[in-house]
Amino acid sequence: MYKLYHAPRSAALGIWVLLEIIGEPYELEEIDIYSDAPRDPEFLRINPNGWVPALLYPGGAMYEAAAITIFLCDRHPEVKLAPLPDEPARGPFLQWMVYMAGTLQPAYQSFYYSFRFASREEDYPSVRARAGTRLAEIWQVLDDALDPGPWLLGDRFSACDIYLYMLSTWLADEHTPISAFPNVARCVDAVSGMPEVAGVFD
Ligand SMILES: N[C@@H](CCC(=O)N[C@@H](CS)C(=O)NCC(=O)O)C(=O)O
Repeated sequence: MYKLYHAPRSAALGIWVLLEIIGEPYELEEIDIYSDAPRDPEFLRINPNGWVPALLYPGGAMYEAAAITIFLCDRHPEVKLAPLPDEPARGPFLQWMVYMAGTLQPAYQSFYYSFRFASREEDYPSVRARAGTRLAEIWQVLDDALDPGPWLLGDRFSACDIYLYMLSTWLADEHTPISAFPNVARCVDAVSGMPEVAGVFD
């Protein structure tokens, strides 16, 4: 039995989609990440950062969305959401997972949590503005990688595409819209039509 700690619009939603696809029993607990109230100490023991997602699984617990994604794909090879370690596509699979988690997500963090990236309040708008242009630069890299696609791994659908879809939902009105990245837009549109995705991102 899995237990996923999640919040609306968070990086937990991609994991939730994976759990739906895997089809094993799971439990959900929502964490209120949008208030300043102190986090439940029990949750902080699982993730001392206080972030979602975090996952409990038989015999352990972990956090970091990309790590959880890879972990679940490896535990459930029957759903074929990741190339196996001895397959050539494993390299690009890990590359894109780590790129999205290590490059794209931090750009969003700079935008949404600018107060964590500047000491003086008057600098927050500058951090947010640069995060916005940085997001466009990074989405362009992904757009190029999706040519010809249709998926990040070429003709093979994987958990990378679900992760990319999740991150596309974080774009705000002031960002370069997804329509400026036609290959990304096509991939996002295809993923959004999956029933497990539509059920979670309602
Ligand atoms: N590197 C972490 C980042 C997780 C993260 O930033 N989660 C956000 C929601 S998407 C959160 O819980 N924010 C609350 C906070 O930072 O206080 C991951 O990928 O899991």
